[in-house]
Amino acid sequence: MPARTPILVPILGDQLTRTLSSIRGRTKDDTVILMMEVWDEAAYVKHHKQKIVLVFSAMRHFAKELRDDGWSVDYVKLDDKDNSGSFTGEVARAIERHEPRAVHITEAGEWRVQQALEEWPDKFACEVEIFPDDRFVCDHATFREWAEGRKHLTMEHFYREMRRRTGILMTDDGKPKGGDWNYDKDNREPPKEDMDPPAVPHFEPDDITREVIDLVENRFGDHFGSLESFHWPVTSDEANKAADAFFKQRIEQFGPYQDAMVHGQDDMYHSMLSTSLNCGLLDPLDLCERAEQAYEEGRAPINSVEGFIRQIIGWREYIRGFYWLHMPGLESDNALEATRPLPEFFWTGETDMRCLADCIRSTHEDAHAHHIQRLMVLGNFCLIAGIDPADVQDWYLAVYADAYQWVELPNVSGMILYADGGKLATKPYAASGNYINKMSNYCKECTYSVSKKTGEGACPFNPLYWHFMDRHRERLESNHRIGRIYATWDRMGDAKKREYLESADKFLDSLQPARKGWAREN
Ligand code: FAD
Ligand code: DLZ
Ligand code: SF4
Repeated sequence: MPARTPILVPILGDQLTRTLSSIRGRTKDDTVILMMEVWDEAAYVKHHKQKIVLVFSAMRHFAKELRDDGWSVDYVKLDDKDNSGSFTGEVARAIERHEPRAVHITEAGEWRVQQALEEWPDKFACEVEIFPDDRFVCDHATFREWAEGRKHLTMEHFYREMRRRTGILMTDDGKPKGGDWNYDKDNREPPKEDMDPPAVPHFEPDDITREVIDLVENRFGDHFGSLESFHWPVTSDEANKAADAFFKQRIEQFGPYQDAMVHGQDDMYHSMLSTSLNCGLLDPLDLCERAEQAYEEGRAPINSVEGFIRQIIGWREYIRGFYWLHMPGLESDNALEATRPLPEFFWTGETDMRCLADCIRSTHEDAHAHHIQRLMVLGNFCLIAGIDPADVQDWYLAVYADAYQWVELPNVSGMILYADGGKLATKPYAASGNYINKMSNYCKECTYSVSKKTGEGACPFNPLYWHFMDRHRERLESNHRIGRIYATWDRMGDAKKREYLESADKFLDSLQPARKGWAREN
């Protein structure tokens, strides 16, 4: 039993880590852990039903594990009478219940929530201490220092720093293992005809998860997504089993087929670990060490292992640092002045574009799409069709089980939309149907023809690509990574150019804007 005036430790839904900074070193007899299912978090965007099930179920399992281990856990369920619906309201109520001498909390992952936490010292009568989230390799100050004075925040440079700092995939004399820092050039294989990646482990919902599924069906029935096939890991045990399976069966081919897409194959050789990593069930450095071990034991080639490690201590860390460096402005950036509403088919999946339809189907069924689908199919479409960044941000934040604003927003604003004006990416990732055709089998059975450039039946990505390049010529022509493309455009001559632009306009005019209410309450 905790002492009469314990420390109150609120643990948020993405902080489900036993070694979290706010509980590390605390004693069971002096601590009350508070966990809260609150309406504000579940509904500030209308998350995919599977994301809410995942977070609530993982929270309930985590609370049970802590209790079984002797911790005092005060758990507020969504439907509890008097639930105020917000973190601040629930901490205020818990302070009344427990009369703690202090509140200790690990900083929030998202800017919106961190703003609320920072008001607590003025709101509450007891002391409030906010601890850094040291589950990341790079803290905010180190990222800021690294970014200071740099014209371009090149991920590769940051990544090498992280390799040196962690010693991951480094030799004793400070050289990159294998000889090179980066093996991306070996990681762009198109899919093979007969690819059959080993299945990703699926975890059957237990009683706790089933209860949450019922709750979500009842209370969030109008949210996007299916609950039929919920199978995500909801405990650290399950997440570790999923990781074991990846390191045994799929990491070997992870590298070469990282950018490959096959209709109906939703997982490919990806780890499918982001949902567990982001809510705290897995440790990023531990995963990198396990990947390195696979290389050392000859179970996986360097290009796969380095590719995986780069995603975690490179991209994931960089994206988080970038988010905190550029918030809150990042949310409203719109450098390309894109204003077109998101089309309705992003929510219904009803489109004849086979690539988009398949990515939206897997998003609906599993609350997941793999990286290259998010980047080069869904993202590329939003970029070249000029979709309003606010709509795109809402969509990505709402539909993926691994979505938290700190990771979603830089990927959307910076990586796919160039809405940040090029702070993250040195050029927009715009592509015509050619790229999708090269890296997938989508085009073979598509209603549209990828080789047809304009007019009836032409793949819409083709005219949209040139429409995008043409309308942003002033900004992009001077960019040395993309500017040369205008020579090709000009060689086409006026009549051909007009055909492209008219085809794109016709397609854009045919898009039905999404009805209000999909991502947020009206
Ligand atoms: P793998 O391909 O196995 O990669 C391993 C891990 O690397 C991932 O689990 C993830 O933690 C990390 N990683 C890889 N790429 C990135 C990246 N660009 N940014 C940050 N981490 C990365 N990832 C999220 O976790 N949450 C999001 O909300 C999210 N939104 C995205 C939006 C867009 C527009 C794009 C282009 C990417 C987004 N990503 C996001 C990154 C990436 O698509 C997912 O992390 C990945 O698909 C998760 O599947 P996986 O675990 O099988 O990844
Ligand atoms: C994503 C999410 C949802 C849907 N619900 C809750 C919740 O009810 N309680 C909670 O503690 N966390 C939830 N989360 C995760 C939070 O959104 C996440 O912890 C913060 O956004 C991080 O800043
Ligand atoms: Fe997508 Fe175009 Fe290929 Fe159809 S033809 S699958 S729309 S890239």
